[in-house]
Amino acid sequence: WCEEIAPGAVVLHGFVRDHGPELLAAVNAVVAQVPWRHLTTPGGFTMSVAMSWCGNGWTSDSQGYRYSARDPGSGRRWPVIPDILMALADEAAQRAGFGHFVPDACLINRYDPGSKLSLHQDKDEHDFSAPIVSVSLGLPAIFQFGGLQRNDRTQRIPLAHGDVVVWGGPSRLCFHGIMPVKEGFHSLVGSHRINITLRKAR
Ligand code: MD3
Ligand code: FE
Repeated sequence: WCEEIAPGAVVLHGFVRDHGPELLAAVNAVVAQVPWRHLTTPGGFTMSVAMSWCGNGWTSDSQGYRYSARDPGSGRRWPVIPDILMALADEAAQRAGFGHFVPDACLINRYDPGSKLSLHQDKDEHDFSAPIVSVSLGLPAIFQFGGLQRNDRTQRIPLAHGDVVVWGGPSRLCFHGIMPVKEGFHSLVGSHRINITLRKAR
């Protein structure tokens, strides 16, 4: 079912529950070309979350993070976003009331037990009028969702395998994070949580 947890933030519970195998195959195809990596934050910490991407990807340099169409190491374009993810992004955005959505960047996060994502805003995209579609696979997690100020109170939202959340409108710039993922085993994904976010970066 469809639940609006804040203005512009819509949880589509179980939206892709029956599509785990195809989605994982798409993830694995991207990861075969862009192996999991642990980025260093501008503050010098190594992230506990492992990342891969397609479409536009992250480049970090002395200025911080940027989206780029090419791997600065090889000069080659990042892999294209798999069709199944483009289709899912559009269907989820429409279901949530945002109309057609054509993302140009896809970040894939892998959480092992204990991995977390500290409270942050996503503001490196050029167009905040486009929503972000996020897909949760594997182990469950507790999502923290705050306001426009880091110190605003946060709500905790459990996210399970197959849940899709669409973040747009007034929620697009809200602070958010993921609490440390608990130890566990998912029959399809194993001891991981995978999160796919589809975005319009440029
Ligand atoms: C709310 N990922 O990659 S997805 C991220 O589960 C990120 O891996 C988390 O935050 C994860 O940046 C959360 C849900 C999400 C993504 C983007 C948002 C929620 C958001 C942007 C604005 C508001
Ligand atoms: Fe984020």
